[in-house]
Amino acid sequence: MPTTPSPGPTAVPAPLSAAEPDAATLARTAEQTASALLAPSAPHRLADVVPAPQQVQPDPTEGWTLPAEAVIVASAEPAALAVAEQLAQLLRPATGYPLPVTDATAPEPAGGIALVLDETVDLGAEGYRLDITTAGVRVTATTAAGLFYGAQTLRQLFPAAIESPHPVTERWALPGGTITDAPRFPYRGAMLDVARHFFAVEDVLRVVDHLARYKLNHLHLHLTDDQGWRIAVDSWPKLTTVGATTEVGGGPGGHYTKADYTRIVSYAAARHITVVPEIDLPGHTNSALVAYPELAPDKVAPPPYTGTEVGFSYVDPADERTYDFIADVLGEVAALTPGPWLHIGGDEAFKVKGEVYTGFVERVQRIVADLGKTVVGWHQLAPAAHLDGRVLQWWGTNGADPTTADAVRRGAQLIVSPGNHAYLDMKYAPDTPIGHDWAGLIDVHKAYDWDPGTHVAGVPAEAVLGVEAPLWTESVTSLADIELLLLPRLPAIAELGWSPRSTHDWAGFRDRLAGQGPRWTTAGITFHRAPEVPWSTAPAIPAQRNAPQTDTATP
Ligand code: TNX
Repeated sequence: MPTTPSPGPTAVPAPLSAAEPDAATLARTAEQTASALLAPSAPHRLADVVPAPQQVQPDPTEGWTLPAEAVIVASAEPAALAVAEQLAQLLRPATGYPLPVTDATAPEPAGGIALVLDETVDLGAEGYRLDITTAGVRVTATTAAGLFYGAQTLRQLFPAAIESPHPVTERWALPGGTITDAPRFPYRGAMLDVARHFFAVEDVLRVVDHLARYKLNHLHLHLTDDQGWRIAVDSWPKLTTVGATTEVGGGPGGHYTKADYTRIVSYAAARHITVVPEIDLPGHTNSALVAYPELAPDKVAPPPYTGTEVGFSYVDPADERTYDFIADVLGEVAALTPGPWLHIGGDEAFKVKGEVYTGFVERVQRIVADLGKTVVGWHQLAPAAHLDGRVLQWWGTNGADPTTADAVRRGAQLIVSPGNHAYLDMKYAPDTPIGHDWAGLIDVHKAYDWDPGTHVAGVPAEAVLGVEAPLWTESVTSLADIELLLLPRLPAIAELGWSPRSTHDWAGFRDRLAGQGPRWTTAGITFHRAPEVPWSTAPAIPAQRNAPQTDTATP
């Protein structure tokens, strides 16, 4: 087979002259000379990372600039090579460099980036070490997750222009030194309510990207509520054909097919994020009752609900059919979900009280355990009997609840999501165009200024599994809305989950957070310009170079 096509009489002429490769080479050389003379657009310090690393040792005698011919070399294991390819995909668009990925038994930076899986070093399940020297970059970790987090840190140490989707002229300089890092809590999450308003798979994937940037490792999907049922269940098909067709405000709703859900789960898993599916029970079930009136206490289908009240609906706790339904639904969701968790809601079931409520919860907890999954539920589950591994999610606003503290004494672990600090559907300020204020206003300082380890009275830090930022979507209708409420508060919650308490410092955080602004702008991500953060006013993105024709035509 000829390697060089020989143009015959019918061949289409080459669009550019034969001199084109030389011109391109010349242009590249000129650019490299120019960018070598450029100062980085914003001076970076090794500690300018969100969430704050455990340990930062800058070395001003070291440092490195990514050259066009750099190679990313990883340990010869699929998981390490996958991180190397992800890193290359992050760095290629803005640099325009090829950044080929190779493998080696003992990867060395050698003027490029080395990702080293080393099981003999003591960096923990998610920790990493990042060394930047004149020889290049080395990320060392015990696991692929650690390498992935090291890559996220590295990404933030490049100039903000690294977020550009097009090649830009920039000197891709990194500060020298060593970062040694590992998370404070094993569970660091965010929740997206896809029930009040439905969001397309692509939107959810983009939220996953935001989580990954800040080293969050769980995405809790609130899949069902009064206004809509969002996950296909083969054994109860009307949950989606009937129950999914509404949302708050009367829009068309929607649902995820099993393939859609699996796509979200796999996309998240590739970013070391575990999906936590929530089927909210026994309340918040109007959409299920519309589809299957036999589950309703009066066996009459209620009208579809598109308002924003809570606490009026519930599945009949006295009917055995209800437990068949729950076993079928949770069974199908569990089968689609590789992660260990099944979230069963349990909040605001105002009409299912006392022993009827705890009896119901105890049965559902056993169904979850029989499926081999671990129960997660809102802290209203607390009075029900303990079951091995059970996790409660605190969403109160006063940090004091003896019933929750008692459940923890009986063995429960806690995910902390205080309504007045971590609820990302709260407004920042009275003039925030969307969001609630029932738990108060949450500006960035308020989102940052608490300690998950000591927040709930009577719950010791050892019982705290981690932290989660829920985003309820009664007033959220678009990806831009989601981003406006997420950013910049999500990084604040991420830092509480990841960084050691010793690094906690509002003034420092505020400055580091400001450095994220130009990155979001460059990447085309919406965020709230919170007035308490000293955002830079400099243009976010240097001149675009070599832009394809279609792009230069865009204003
Ligand atoms: C309370 S917090 C709820 C949700 C609402 C949210 C609005 C919790 C477990 N339940 O049903 O969407 O407030 O902020």
